[in-house]
Amino acid sequence: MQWKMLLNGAVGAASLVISFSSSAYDVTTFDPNAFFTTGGAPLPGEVDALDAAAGITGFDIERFEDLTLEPGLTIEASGAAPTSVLPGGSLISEPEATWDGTLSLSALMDLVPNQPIVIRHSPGVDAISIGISGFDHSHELVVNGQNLGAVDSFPNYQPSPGDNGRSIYIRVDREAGDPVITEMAFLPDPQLANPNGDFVRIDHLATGLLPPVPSLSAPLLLVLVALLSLVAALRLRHQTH
Ligand SMILES: [Ca+2]
Ligand SMILES: [Ca+2]
Ligand SMILES: [Ca+2]
Repeated sequence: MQWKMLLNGAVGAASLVISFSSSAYDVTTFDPNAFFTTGGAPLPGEVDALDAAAGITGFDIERFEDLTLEPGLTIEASGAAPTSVLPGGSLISEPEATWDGTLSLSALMDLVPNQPIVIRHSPGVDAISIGISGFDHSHELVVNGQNLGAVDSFPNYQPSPGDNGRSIYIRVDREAGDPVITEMAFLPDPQLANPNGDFVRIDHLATGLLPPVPSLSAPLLLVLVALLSLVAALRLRHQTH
C-alpha cells in the first residue's frame, strides 16, 4: 500500500488530506471535523469547502434530499432489490449525520450481517465519493469487486458511536487502465455479532468523469493536417500561375 500525504487548506484551517493506493484504485479520505465545525448541521459554505477540497465541484451529486436518485445510480441495501427510487421514509433528518442539506439516507442503511450496501452506477464513472455517518464497526469498502480495506482503518476516520456522527468522507478514483467504477459496496463487519446490525447513514454521493489525458498523437495529427493543407494550397497556387 502506497501512501501520499498533502496539506490542504479548508474552512480557514489546515486539514490533513491523505490518499493511498490500494489495489488498483486510489482512495482519498477527509476528516469531517475539518469541514463541519459545529458537529451539527452544515453551516453555509462548509459543504462548498468540502467539495473544493475533495475536487468534486461540478460532479453529479446525490444529496438524498428526495427519494429519486441521480441518473445512473441504484442502491441495494438491507436485503432489498436494487432501486433508483428509494422507499418512502428512507430519508431522515439528523443534523449531525448530514453532509449537505437537512436529510441523509438512513432507513435502508442497517448494515446487517450478509446484507451489504451496494451502490451501482451505469455506465460507470472515473471517480466516486461519499460521506458516511454512524459507521461504528469494521465495515469494509469494496470497489468493482476489489476489497480496499476496513473503513475504520482509513486515515481521517472519526469514531462516532451510535447512528449519526459523521465518520469520514471517502473519494475513490480509478487509475489509468482500470475499468470505470460501476460498483461501490460496504460489506458488514464479519465480526459483527449483533443480528440487528449497525445503523449507518450516507449522504453527498458524488460521481464524475475526469478530463481525458491529452495524447501526443492529437497535436501531431493537427500539425500534419495543417502541413498537408499548406502543401495543397501551395500546389494549387503554383498550378494557377
Ligand atoms: Ca443530504
Ligand atoms: Ca435525489
Ligand atoms: Ca451505527
